[in-house]
Amino acid sequence: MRSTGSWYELRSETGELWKGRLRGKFKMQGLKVTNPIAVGDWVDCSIEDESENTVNINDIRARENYIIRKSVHKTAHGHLIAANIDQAILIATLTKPRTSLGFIDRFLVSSESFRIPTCIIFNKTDLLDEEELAYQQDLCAMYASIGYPALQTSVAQGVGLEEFRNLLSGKISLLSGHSGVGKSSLVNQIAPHLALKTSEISDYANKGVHTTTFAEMFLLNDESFIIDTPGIKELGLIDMEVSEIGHYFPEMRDLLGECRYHNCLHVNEPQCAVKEAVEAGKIALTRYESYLSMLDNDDNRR
Ligand SMILES: Nc1nc2c(ncn2[C@@H]2O[C@H](COP(=O)(O)OP(=O)(O)OP(=O)(O)O)[C@@H](O)[C@H]2O)c(=O)[nH]1
Ligand SMILES: [Mg+2]
Ligand SMILES: [Zn+2]
Repeated sequence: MRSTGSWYELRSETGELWKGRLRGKFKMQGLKVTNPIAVGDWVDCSIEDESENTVNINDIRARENYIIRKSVHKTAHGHLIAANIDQAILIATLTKPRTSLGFIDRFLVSSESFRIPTCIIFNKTDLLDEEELAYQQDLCAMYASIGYPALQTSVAQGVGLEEFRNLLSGKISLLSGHSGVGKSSLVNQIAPHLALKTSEISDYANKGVHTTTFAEMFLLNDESFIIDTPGIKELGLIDMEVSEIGHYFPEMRDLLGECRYHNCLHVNEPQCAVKEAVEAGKIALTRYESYLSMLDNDDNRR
């Protein structure tokens, strides 16, 4: 569920809480990591002290998926953020703060590369005028058409909360998004018992200061969990080849065999099926622009 320095907080299949310590060294095949266990991992344990509720962690089960970020401290290493996630949920706001489409698309590419299904929630709809609402509606339709379900919510007006609850039901969901978009506020609406802290300024002040990443899992009800991850707000693309990026845009992936050149990067090449689809309006221009900016590795374009 979470790591508190030397101890791991664990929840057994039957719902009991234990404190565990790792015995021995664990290495992931072909992966150098600073932390051997992540939130969401399943581990095998033996009881150390029943009265103290402590166990020894003996083994880590194979992961269905995981999210890893470059370690801030050890350059050749990765930092495991979470494992065995059913879905990622990106909370975005068009205003206060503004989440750019570039940021959204980067996030989607990243979760595609980790093979994690992703949904987008546009929160704070109460702050939008009619024109902005129509624009947001179009965005939702566009993202849904390429396989990312999108939802519009307002905590202030109680809009979309039932849909949000349904989205989380029975799953392990990783919540992400810029500081101040309303992640904690949304969760509190459907799980008041968690009483997560919310605030106007939040940790805006800490933005960009990568303190220790520590993800935490919360229990919504017996079969639904959310993982809150402060460190994943800035999803970095780890070591991706330029030729790979197009594979993480589902609407481009479908066309890759149709370009004249098999190694087409869809920039200036003739007879490029991707560019033709953009011109024909079958691929959204904003998505193509995000793609180009990722090719350039233009990290400042947000
Ligand atoms: N107008 C409006 N304000 C909202 C809405 N949802 C949340 N807020 C406000 O936005 C501010 C930030 O909300 P939080 O829930 O703390 O945001 P967060 O995403 O958890 O931020 P971090 O914890 O810093 O990552 C608070 O003042 C909330 O009351 C909404 O739908 N409409
Ligand atoms: Mg919060
Ligand atoms: Zn092409």
